[in-house]
Amino acid sequence: MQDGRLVIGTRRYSSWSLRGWLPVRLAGLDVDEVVIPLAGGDTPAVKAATPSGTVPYLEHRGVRVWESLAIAEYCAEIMPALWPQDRAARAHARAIASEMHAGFRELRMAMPMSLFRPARGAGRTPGALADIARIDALWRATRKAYGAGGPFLFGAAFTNADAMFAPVVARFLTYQPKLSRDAKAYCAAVRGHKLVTEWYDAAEAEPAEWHIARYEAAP
Ligand SMILES: N[C@@H](CCC(=O)N[C@@H](CS)C(=O)NCC(=O)O)C(=O)O
Repeated sequence: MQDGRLVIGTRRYSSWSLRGWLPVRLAGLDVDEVVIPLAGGDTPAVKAATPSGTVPYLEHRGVRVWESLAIAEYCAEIMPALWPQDRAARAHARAIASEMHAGFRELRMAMPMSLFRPARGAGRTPGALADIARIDALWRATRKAYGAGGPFLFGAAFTNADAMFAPVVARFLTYQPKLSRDAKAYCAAVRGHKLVTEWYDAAEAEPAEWHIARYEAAP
C-alpha cells in the first residue's frame, strides 16, 4: 500500500519536478506519482492540487512538503546518504544545492528544460553564459575537492546536490553550450544514472497532447 503521493508536472518540461522526484526515488518512498500536464505557467490543475500552486508536492505518511529543496531535505531525513557524510562536504553540498535552488535565473529563462527539443546552440544570452560559467566552475571545484572515487559531484554516490543540478544537465544536453571537458563528463554521468534514464524514458512516453508547441519547436 502506498504511503502517499508525489505530484509532478509534465516530465519533459518540469525541471523542479525532476529535482523533487529524484530524492523521493533515491530514498525509496512508496508513493503514487501523479503527473499533471503543465499549461506553460499557471496551470489550474496544479493550483488546485498543491498548497503553493507549484509542483513538485509530496504527501508522505501525513506529512505535506512542497518546494523541491524541502522535499530533498525530507528525503535525506529518511535516507541520510542523500547528503555527503563528511560535515564539510555536506555543508558544501547544501551550499551549492541552495545556490541552484535560489539562482541561475538567466539560464533557466534562456534555456527552459525541454528534453527532446532540437535546440543545439540556442539560448546563449550573456546572462545565461555567465550562469553557465559559474556552474561549470562550481562543478569542477566540487569534484576536485570532494569527487574522487566516482563520477558525481561528491564521488560515487548520487546526492541531493546532483539531483538539484540534474535539470541543468538536461538543459546542457538540449542546448549544448560550450563546457569544459570535466563538465561534459559530469553531464554524461548524470544522464547515464538509471533514474535519470527512467525519467527520460517516461517523458518520451508522455502523450503528444501534453506537448507545448513553443517548448518543442527549434528556437
Ligand atoms: N521553488 C519551487 C519552484 C516550483 C515551480 O516553479 N514549479 C513549476 C513547474 S517546473 C510550476 O509548478 N509552475 C506552475 C505551473 O506550471 O502551473 C520548487 O523548488 O519546488
